[in-house]
Amino acid sequence: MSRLSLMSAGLVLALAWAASAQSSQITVDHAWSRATPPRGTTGVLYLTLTSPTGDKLLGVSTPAAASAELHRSQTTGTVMQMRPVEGGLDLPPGKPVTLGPGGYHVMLMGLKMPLKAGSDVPVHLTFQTAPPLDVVARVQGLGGGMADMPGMHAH
Ligand SMILES: [Cu+2]
Repeated sequence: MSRLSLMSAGLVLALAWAASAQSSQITVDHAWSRATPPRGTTGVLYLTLTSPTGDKLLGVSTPAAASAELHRSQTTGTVMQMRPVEGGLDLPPGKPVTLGPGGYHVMLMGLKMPLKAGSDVPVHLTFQTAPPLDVVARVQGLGGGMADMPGMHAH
């Protein structure tokens, strides 16, 4: 791990600690992304969210992409499709909600540059009740299945 990423991890911890004084604070675990091909303009973000009191994830943004959309992958028979999640993502009280391959995910549209393995993507999250959160998603290498790749979009 580079010195810079250690520092940013420390910053995130400090922010999380400062915010934990508020009881509605959301916990974010295991925020990650996938490397994109050299000309890729679409990426994906995964993370696990836990709200102690119940909340809703309303928005995601990142300086790395023109826009970020909440999607859900669903398999009908043998066909997997992705659809936008309308009206935000429900976070039931105390129950971790995992965005991961084959299910909910954040689609990054219009990447400003390809995502490289080992780099960090800053992510800004907004909620219905809890204060906004800034986290960092670590980019993992390509591979590990083709779930949630852009070609599978329904739109
Ligand atoms: Cu998607």
